[in-house]
Amino acid sequence: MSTAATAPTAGSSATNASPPPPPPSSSSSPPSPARRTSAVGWEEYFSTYPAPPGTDTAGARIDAFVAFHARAQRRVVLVTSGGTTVPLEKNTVRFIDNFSAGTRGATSAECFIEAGYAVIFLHRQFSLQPYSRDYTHSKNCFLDYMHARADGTLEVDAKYSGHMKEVLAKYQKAKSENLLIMESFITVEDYLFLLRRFTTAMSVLRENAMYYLAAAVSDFFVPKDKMIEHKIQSSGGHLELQLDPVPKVIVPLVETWASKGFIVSFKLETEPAILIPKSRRALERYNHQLVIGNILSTRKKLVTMVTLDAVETIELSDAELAQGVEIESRIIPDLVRRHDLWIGDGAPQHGAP
Ligand code: PAZ
Repeated sequence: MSTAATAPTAGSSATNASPPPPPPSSSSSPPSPARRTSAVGWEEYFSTYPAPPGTDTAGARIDAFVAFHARAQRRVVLVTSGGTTVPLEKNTVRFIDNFSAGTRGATSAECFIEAGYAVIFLHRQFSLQPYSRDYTHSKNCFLDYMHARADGTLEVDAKYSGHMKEVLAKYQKAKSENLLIMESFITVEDYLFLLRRFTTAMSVLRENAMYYLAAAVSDFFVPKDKMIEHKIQSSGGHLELQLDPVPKVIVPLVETWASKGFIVSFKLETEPAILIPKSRRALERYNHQLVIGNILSTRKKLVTMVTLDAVETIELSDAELAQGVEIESRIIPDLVRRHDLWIGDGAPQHGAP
């Protein structure tokens, strides 16, 4: 199991990051002359732009992970997690980001492992990760968890050791049984290429694969050929940005890359009234198995499981929330049940489980 340390290439495992930008030049450059006037579809996108460095090596690690679990006839889930960035310059100084910390994805990954799945965790670099999530982005510095003994050695402070021991046992089991592999992205382009590579690699698992697309992926970006080379200068006064729509890769994902697997997408909205209609529209349009709808402000308490046949909610009570129950501990068993039923029904490629 690898960690997402600062690293030179997008998607590499122990060293998961986009390449560092080349050194800045002394002056700003105009946008590239090769400008397009319209947005591109996914086919044109993948045939026009090269894969980010590191995509193939990350893909080879996923091939090996998939082969290992295929031999064991274990189910494998791809969990995408965290937010993508949208760089504004090729030598990136500024980028657009979003709110996602990766809580949903990291917590869900743990629950899937608990349910017997192996997990491919495709996450935003430095977002929350399974098992370490309780300790990395918390208000405590890691040193706050330590305690110095009189003999000079260190131990975990007694008030944290119970929980930490439980997490450690789960982490070590996942590690020793090779149940978790982590790969990271930074930009939306890293994400798109890694998603294509990983889902294609997983297609050999057929119905034993689940795709759980919880990452907050930007809907808009600046394609490379419309991107300015160097740092945008403030001397021009106000800044106007024009962003293209990100190609809808859920189309090839459902139709081709992951067509034999169980596909769960998420729909995030801030207006409750449009959540269910938009979730249903996504199902009708893309023809996958399930959309999990959530509202930004209530996403840790309430989610809606939307299929073409039914709309069901999973909701935690205030008391459960106060006790620290995590909604993913309810979502994942529900998904496992749906995955079982879907396989039992002969893994139909269309419609609800
Ligand atoms: O990362 P997080 O736990 O803070 O948030 C999770 C989430 C809201 C990003 C996820 O549940 C989700 O809805 N992802 C898809 C977002 C979208 O509509 O693109």
